[in-house]
Amino acid sequence: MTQNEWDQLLQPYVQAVDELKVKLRGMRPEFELMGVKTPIEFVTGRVKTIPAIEEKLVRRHIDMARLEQDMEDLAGVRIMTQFTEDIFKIVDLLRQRQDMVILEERDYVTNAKPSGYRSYHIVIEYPVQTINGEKKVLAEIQVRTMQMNVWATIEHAINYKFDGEYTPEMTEKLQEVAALSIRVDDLFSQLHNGITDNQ
Ligand code: 0O2
Ligand code: 0O2
Repeated sequence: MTQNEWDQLLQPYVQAVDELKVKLRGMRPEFELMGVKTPIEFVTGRVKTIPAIEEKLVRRHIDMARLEQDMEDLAGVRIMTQFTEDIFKIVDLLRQRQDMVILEERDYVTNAKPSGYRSYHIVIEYPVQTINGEKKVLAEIQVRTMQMNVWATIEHAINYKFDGEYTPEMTEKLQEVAALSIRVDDLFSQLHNGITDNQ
């Protein structure tokens, strides 16, 4: 594919990520104006880069002809929270929205991956208005605490450096950090709930 063909294919995903970031970030002032603590700390998003798409096509044995159906995270948006319980509040809010259809939910918060990875994944179908009419695209929303984000971001960088080839010692250390990160999230939740209860 030429660069222009890629750009044309990915443009609806660029639009989707831009729109979703604005919409999800817009929930923050709504909470603040109501005087309620916002469950959303910050929102990021990206369209997968072409090298990352090509790598995942090979890794997952995805046929290029089925790219848009089978690669659910061409458009990715991430919502970071302070507390684990905020994740489930956000998921409830997303379930009520009229501007997206939830196709799948994967709860790696309750059930962490063997690597130690935690996040709540939601695959949505999102309608983008293009000059050629409406195009429904898939997007992945990842909801996680800031602790979960630290683990995933650093593991991602280490994974890249070592090309996914971990020694048993490295796997063990990553799981150890993941367990510590769960502990940190639990302690913060306890502190938060304690403070709320005493108010
Ligand atoms: P890489 O390859 O990961 O290093 P803004 O100006 O804030 O509206 P901006 O600056 O374009 O938007 O980007 P944003 O949304 O702040 O953050 C983009 C970075 O967040 C990317 O880094 C991604 O790492 C990461 N990211 C955000 N959301 C997702 C997601 O849903 N999935 C994945 N895989 N990554 C995400 P880089 O440096 O662009 O890319
Ligand atoms: P990138 O570079 O972040 O875009 P799987 O078969 O386990 O890989 P599955 O079951 O299909 O994935 O789950 P899902 O919901 O598609 O999750 C895949 C995405 O979750 C990954 O996208 C990562 O963003 C994130 N993720 C899953 N497991 C891990 C992990 O162990 N460490 C980190 N850091 N992130 C993880 P990509 O495209 O693989 O990667």
